[in-house]
Amino acid sequence: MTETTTFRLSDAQVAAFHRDGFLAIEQLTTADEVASMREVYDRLFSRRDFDQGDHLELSEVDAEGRETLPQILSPEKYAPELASTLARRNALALARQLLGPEAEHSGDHAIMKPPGLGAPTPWHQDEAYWNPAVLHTALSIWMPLQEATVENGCMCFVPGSHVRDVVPHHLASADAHALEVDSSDLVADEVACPIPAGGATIHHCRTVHYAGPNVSTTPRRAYIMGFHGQHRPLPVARDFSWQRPEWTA
Ligand SMILES: O=C(O)CCC(=O)C(=O)O
Repeated sequence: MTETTTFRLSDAQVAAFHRDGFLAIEQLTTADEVASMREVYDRLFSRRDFDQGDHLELSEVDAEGRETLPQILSPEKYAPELASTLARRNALALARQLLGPEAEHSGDHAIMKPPGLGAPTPWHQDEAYWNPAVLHTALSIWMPLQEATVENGCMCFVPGSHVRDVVPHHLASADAHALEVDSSDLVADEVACPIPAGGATIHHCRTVHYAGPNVSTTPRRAYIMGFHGQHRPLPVARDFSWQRPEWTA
């Protein structure tokens, strides 16, 4: 990343992120870049030759064998142009403003909800997927490549939930890779964040969040960029018994 960016959040936006554990912004990149990323995205979701583990069904295939919540991990490995976008540069600037100047990019992923059959992404905290022996300082920047609406599965957050530790989760179903919080009591006062194409939501790794099903007639394409600050190794690993053995391997 050689080019610089002048992208900045206001003091009020920074304060809102630290208070609520999430933030929505109207524009992270240009309409032209969204259009070119969308072409790359659709090409990636039509290929099948991924390395082991880089293409996962987060939910369950339907009765006709169609994926309902496909995810591609490290899409930039398959389309290197995704690593040098304006969106990525702006996202890094924003992550450094929120986590500190030492923040670094940790990886991208892409989650698609097919039209009409896109499954809900269950309520969860991202840190529940990660190494329990480390206290993570991290955030995700979620950018839709079309307008994100309640109808097509925009992000929803529980304000202030990032101040908790990681709460118990379970696999959403036997064949699924998606985790879900055990207790629905945690889900209160949730805020849905519809945003334009090329806008973004930013959430802390312990913010409880969800994205609804896609009941619209067009795909919901989300491109997600992860960033981490300093991690703190814990003297004793937490018990994340819900993780699949292959994740920690
Ligand atoms: O795109 C989605 O449906 C969910 C995204 C998500 O959970 C995340 O970015 O942490």
